[in-house]
Amino acid sequence: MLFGRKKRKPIVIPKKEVAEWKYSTCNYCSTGCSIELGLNDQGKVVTSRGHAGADVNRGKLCIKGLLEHDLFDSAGRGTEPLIRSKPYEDFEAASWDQALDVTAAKIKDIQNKYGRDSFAIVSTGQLMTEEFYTLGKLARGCIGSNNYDGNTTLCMASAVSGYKRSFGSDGPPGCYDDFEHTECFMAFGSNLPEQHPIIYWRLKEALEKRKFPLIVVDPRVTMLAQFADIHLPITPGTDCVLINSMLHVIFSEGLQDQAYIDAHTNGSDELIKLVLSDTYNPKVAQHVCGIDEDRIRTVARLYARAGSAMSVWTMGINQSTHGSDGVANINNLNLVTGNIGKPGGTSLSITGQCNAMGTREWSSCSGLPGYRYLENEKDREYIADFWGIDPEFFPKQRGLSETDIFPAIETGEIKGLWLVATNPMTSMADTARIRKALEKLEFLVVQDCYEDVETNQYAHVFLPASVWAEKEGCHTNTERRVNLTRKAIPEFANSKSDLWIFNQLSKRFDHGSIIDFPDSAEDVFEEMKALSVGAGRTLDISGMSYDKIEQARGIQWPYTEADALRDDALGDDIFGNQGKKPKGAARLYTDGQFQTADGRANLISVNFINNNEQPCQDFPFWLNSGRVVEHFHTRTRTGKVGNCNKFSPTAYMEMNPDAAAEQGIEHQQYVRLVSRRSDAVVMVQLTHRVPRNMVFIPFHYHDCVNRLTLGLLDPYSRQPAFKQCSVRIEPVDQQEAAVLNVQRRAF
Ligand SMILES: Nc1nc2c(c(=O)[nH]1)N[C@H]1C(S)=C(S)[C@@H](COP(=O)(O)OP(=O)(O)OC[C@H]3O[C@@H](n4cnc5c(=O)[nH]c(N)nc54)[C@H](O)[C@@H]3O)O[C@H]1N2
Ligand SMILES: Nc1nc2c(c(=O)[nH]1)N[C@H]1C(S)=C(S)[C@@H](COP(=O)(O)OP(=O)(O)OC[C@H]3O[C@@H](n4cnc5c(=O)[nH]c(N)nc54)[C@H](O)[C@@H]3O)O[C@H]1N2
Ligand code: SF4
Ligand SMILES: [Mo]
Repeated sequence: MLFGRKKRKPIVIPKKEVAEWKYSTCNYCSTGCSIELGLNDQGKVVTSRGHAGADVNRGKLCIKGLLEHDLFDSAGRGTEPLIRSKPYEDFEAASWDQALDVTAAKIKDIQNKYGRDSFAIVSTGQLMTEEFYTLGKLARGCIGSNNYDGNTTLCMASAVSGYKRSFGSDGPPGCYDDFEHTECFMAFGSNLPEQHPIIYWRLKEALEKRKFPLIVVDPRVTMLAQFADIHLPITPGTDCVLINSMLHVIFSEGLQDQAYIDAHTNGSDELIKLVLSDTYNPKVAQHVCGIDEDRIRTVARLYARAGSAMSVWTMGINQSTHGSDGVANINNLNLVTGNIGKPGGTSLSITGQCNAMGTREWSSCSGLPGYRYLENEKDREYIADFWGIDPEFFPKQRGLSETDIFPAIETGEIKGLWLVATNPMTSMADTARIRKALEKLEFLVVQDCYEDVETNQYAHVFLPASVWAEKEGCHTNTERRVNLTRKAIPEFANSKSDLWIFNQLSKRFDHGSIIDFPDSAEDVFEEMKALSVGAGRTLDISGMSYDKIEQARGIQWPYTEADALRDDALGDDIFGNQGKKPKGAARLYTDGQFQTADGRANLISVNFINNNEQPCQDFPFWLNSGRVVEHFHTRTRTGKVGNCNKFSPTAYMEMNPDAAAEQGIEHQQYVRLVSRRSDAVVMVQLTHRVPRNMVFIPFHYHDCVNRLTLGLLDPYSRQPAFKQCSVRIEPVDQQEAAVLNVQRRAF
């Protein structure tokens, strides 16, 4: 039946002639979806689809992945290297040789004048792993600056630090398959349906097959909280109090897994003493964390009594002055209930960027490649020998993190900076300070696939990078799965892959002729495989190859040569026509052996100190920040994809309607937010998602929330507390605000 359509033409979706499908992995979030890019007979990408045979996404993609192929020729892409002698002057187009010569000469000049560490490098979680490893070689082995870090300090540093403190090593121990086995699921500060939609879809699929309780800890009623059985709207920054109080209930009611604690952990006496103290009695703790005592008891009992229980967390935990402690405490909860390394029982950090794991594993940012440490003499010697240089060239402890590099620019300790695929003008706290720091630099290089990235205003040299499937290489996702992107199309204009740029720059340093810098990503991967082998190493990828990864649509590490031989012997998988399907390790620590000196995990006593900026009379609202599904970070990419940007082209904040009524503020009005740092103008979206004393702003917009944030640092991870500071709300002239809003980069 064609109701009312007799005379109308039905909507026709134009047919897209696909001549070839190319395999790739999504370049946005850490879920790690496999995407096939459809090319027409002229080699142009015309469409894409989720790979149906991929374990991770099983054919699905979220809005960003579906539209990702639109970004290759989007507005603002960098076309040619650019040079100028001073920021704000006009750039001049340059050849690659000119741009790289200037860059190398300036780096050497600064290092000669002020010392090797006076030139800093800040990278990202968004390159290919092979590129990370190569940048590490260049930074640690050739340039030799110890002030080399990544934007992962804004993102995953607390998870890394917490894992190391608890288990002796980084590396998420669980996987998505745990959803199929768990009897209790608890999420801390993680909004899966918007930030990891396909992980959420996997969770939902598991829940449709078998019901288990879903508990969400988040001060906002996020989309995940709306689907939860129990939502704990926690007072910002107090997750450690909630967990200690849950541990109080568990130990005082004898719900712990004593056999597991005795066999596999250290530190239980101290932990028990702390959590049984009055401070963490739910009667007292409820007044600090804002969750009533009965709820705390119910959740603790539910978690501890479940046959298997798992916790996931993301930025609500990591981005806090108690980030590392929060992670260690989630690990405590899982260790004392015997929930590590078993199906459905785990402590799973949901990673952020597509390859935040790859940089942790291989970039040498905070150490040396393959989870090796600068502080360990054997590791220094091993890597120096492998690269063919003197181990004394390496520093003996790690240098500054990104959040300490910027203050070191302010003090004049650092004079030059190279930013690779990160945009601190929009993503770091207190924009005014970041701007001043960038202006103070004697030399700034920006290497980005977009020329209109905000940091470029302060650059002396701009190096245009190619993006995603314009190059080849691997990513590692949240569940340690290494997945591949094949080069599908040529580099845009005169942009070059980051690998090529690092290799060319290495030739301009003395050690560049000693250390081998292979040209192809696959050769780099083979080199990393050789480095990954060793007794007791969990990060072993030696059984993998590009072809095997593509066949399997991603392989989880560890995957050793022996594993590969085993899988080869198995023959075709159950689909017969899909070839052999290698299978890596789904879980870590299944035998209760950890990467510590005595093989036992550490239970870490975590005391709570209330050190956040709090709402007060002058600044009565909590300022919370995060993300929305259609945008990725600072919108250099999704801001240019019309079908993403159209959902939220304007900087806005969520505000509670009752609080707005008190202040006479209406839906879609502009307001000025004021913090102790600065001010920002945003449009109001009224919603009960936030409580009366909180506003929430997606951080995707330039000159917006990070003008206001304080970003106090976690003492272990140096990660900023982006989600906790305070603001007041003032009226603003609506016409003036509308103009301001247009002036802010509006795609
Ligand atoms: N669409 C989209 N997806 C993304 C990204 C993106 O930019 N866009 N970025 C990727 C990256 S790099 C990352 S790191 C992840 C981030 O993924 P998420 O961490 O899930 O996302 P956020 O919105 O930053 O923060 C999650 C929640 O933390 C809550 N929160 C704030 N303070 C607290 C607190 O004190 N305790 C608790 N328990 N919760 C709190 C906030 O209310 C918010 O709802 O997303 C990844 N996926
Ligand atoms: N207030 C507040 N601030 C936050 C957060 C928050 O929740 N609240 N979250 C923090 C978190 S978790 C993160 S991860 C950071 C993210 O912060 P950033 O890393 O600064 O943000 P992006 O926009 O992802 O910047 C990546 C840049 O790399 C470029 N790029 C993409 N692919 C490539 C490539 O292949 N090569 C090169 N050379 N360039 C490429 C992009 O164009 C973009 O300019 O923001 C942090 N800031
Ligand atoms: S869920 Fe993440 S990895 Fe999957 S398509 Fe969306 S952005 Fe890409
Ligand atoms: Mo992140």
